[in-house]
Amino acid sequence: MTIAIPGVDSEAFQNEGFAVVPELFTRDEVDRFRRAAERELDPGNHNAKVGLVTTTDAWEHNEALRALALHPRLGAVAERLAGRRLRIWGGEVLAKQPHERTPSYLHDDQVSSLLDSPITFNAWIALVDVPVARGAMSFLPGSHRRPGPDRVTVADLPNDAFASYLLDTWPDLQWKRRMTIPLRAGGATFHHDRTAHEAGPNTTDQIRLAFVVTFTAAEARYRPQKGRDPLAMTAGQPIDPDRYPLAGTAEAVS
Ligand SMILES: O=C(O)CCC(=O)C(=O)O
Repeated sequence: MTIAIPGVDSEAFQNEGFAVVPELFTRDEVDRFRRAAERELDPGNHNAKVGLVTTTDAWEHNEALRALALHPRLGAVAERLAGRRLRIWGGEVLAKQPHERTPSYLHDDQVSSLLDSPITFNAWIALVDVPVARGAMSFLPGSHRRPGPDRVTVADLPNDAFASYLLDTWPDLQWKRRMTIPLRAGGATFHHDRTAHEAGPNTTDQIRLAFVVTFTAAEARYRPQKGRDPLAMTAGQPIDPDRYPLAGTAEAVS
């Protein structure tokens, strides 16, 4: 399948651990998804973590956001980057309130992963314009190819170590270049779950809204962590294909 979208270069994605697709959705498309994300953030519908407001399973219960997670164009780009069939593992709104000073600390996504999979990665889709000052994402190119340990998990971390575990464990990462990617609404970045990344504070008057979709290999299996086993599956079981559908399979997207 040939996709004429600039930035879709699977070799660069494998080498750098991230990719940028500046115009994945049109303004009209993104307006609809943004309105759905705003409704999803109504009080009572979300968790406020340090510096970030996140929804819970938004892609499963919000029709418009499910259509975004399963969007054929998004799925085609993700599968092209990965070079394989993928499933949707998650999809959440990530909001940084105006004047939120706390950054999203440098981390990788393997720290919280519950998957045994040859590849897992996030698409981070800007639902509003995200200049650097509004909490744009930064990536450490090539950091997913760092040497072992295989991964650090949440259970391995002492209290309050989340902000520093990556540099504590892999001190060489502090000397790697960081690439900060401002995005117009409708643009997206894709990053491997081992890629070190962070997002800055939001120093503007407007909320920073993004939707993150997690993709994993079609044959992924469940791998609970020590003390973190939230799903009704046993270790090593293939993830449920009904609950976690193949990428790009939304029927109609208006
Ligand atoms: O949106 C943010 O501030 C952080 C997002 C992130 O870490 C991720 O998508 O993996």
